[in-house]
Amino acid sequence: MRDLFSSSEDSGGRHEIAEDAYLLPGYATSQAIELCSAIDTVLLQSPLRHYQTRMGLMSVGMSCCGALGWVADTRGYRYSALDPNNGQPWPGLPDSIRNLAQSAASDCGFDGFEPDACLINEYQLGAKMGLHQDRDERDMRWPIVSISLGMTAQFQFGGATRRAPVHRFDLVHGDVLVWGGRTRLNFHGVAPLDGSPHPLLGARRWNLTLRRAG
Ligand code: MD3
Ligand code: FE
Repeated sequence: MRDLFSSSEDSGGRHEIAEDAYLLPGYATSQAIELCSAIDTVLLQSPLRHYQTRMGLMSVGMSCCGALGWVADTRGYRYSALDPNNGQPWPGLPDSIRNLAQSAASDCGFDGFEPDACLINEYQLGAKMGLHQDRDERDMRWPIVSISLGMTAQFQFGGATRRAPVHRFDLVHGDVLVWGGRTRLNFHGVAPLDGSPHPLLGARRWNLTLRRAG
């Protein structure tokens, strides 16, 4: 039994883990191979990179697809239509990724979600993401849909302020999360990746986050 804090499961296998935040366990599992090959194709055009920020070098490797991509440098964070590494538009958002995100959003009450940005995060052993908010998107009424593939990671889910208590739970291969409404601006992060390799992806984890950024 998975240890999920104060969550209730409904008939569709959907856990409301917080207000307007839903975990769909294994929602992407049957499409994992197709999603991974879509990621591989994107990365041929816009390879992973580790951004240098004011906080230091990010341990998570990142790329993007879609009309807008999230970029970071020592001046800050923003969305950009061009990949700063090659000055070209980001690769298109693959249909397999878009369709999965739209149906997950719709299953959680967010009809009409049209993502224009998909961040691709690659965690190797030890990679982590500190507590942060996602607040660079224009319209916070749209949710963020997140797809986890590969090794299990411990997700840290905080509150509206950095000081609020943090709940921890595992994100496993195939899990999809939909964050909207009241928890859209909550602090969250990922603990350093450890554990055993995944049969499909080896010693790493992918996380895709689909957003309406512009
Ligand atoms: C809660 N990624 O890319 S996904 C990120 O696993 C990010 O790579 C993590 O946080 C990862 O910004 C977590 C789950 C997630 C994504 C967006 C959220 C949780 C969220 C936005 C608001 C609240
Ligand atoms: Fe985030």
